[in-house]
Amino acid sequence: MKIFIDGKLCSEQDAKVSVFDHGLLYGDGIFEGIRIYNGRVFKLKEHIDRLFYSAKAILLDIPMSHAELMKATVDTCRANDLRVGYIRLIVTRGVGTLGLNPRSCKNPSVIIIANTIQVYPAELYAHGMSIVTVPTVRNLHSALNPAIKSLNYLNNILAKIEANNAGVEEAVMLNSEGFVAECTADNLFILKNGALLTPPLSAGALYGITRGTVMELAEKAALKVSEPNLTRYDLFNADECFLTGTGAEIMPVVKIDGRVIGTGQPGPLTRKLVEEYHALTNSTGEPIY
Ligand code: PXG
Repeated sequence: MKIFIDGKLCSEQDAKVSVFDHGLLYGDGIFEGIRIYNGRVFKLKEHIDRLFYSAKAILLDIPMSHAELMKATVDTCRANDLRVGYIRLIVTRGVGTLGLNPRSCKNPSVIIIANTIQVYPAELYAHGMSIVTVPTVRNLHSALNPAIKSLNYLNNILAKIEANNAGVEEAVMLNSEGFVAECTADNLFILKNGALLTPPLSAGALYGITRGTVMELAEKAALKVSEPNLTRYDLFNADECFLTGTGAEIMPVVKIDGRVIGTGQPGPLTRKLVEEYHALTNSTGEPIY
């Protein structure tokens, strides 16, 4: 495997970061998770846009331009001869002293890993997922804004552990007011009386690229889409529910906290969106070859 690290493609063995990198020492950095489908990088521009927004929010100067990052990402996929897969694009604050002051880090590091992907079992897509609400509250946007895709994912990891301990794969995370924020690596949608609803970013959701794509698909199908605050009660009484994310794509949800959602099977709108999403992932994106 060839890995892009600080301007060069190198072997897996040579792709190393320092123990003094503040990405490791403090989680000081940002990342993107991107998919490759059918020889193309899906929504690459949108991912790199979001990377720059995250960088701006944490005062991190990415040492490459938007165009250079697009090219380096595509080049890394080509060097690994990938037609389907997963890209992890990381920018760390770089090497500094032991002490959290980012001014000691002179050179942010850019790392691009392009590899195969591990996806959820097909069974879950066919029959839907059970999820639970967990005690860990989503980060306050006034403390660490969940819109920043930072290298500090402990908030989500704790929620994931709590979901796993409860015997399920995903967690519904609420914000400090008790409104639904999102899941650990996915946004959440419900369908109620023919309208699609998803929490607003202000509730503590990431500006998900899959979320945006699904909202566009829904609007094209003349479906009403809105972003109100949602409570667990709204989830329990939904007609359909699904999660969206680069990794999970569109995952139907059929049970939440022991309550059966809708008919207990993936709903018709969810299935339709899944089909349209797959059509889009297979036909659009930045060509690698
Ligand atoms: N919320 C959170 C907290 C996320 O981390 C999403 C929502 C969905 O956003 P996108 O833009 O993907 O639709 C995410 C995405 C990984 C990985 O390897 C994580 C994500 C995406 C891809 C890979 O952990 N998180």
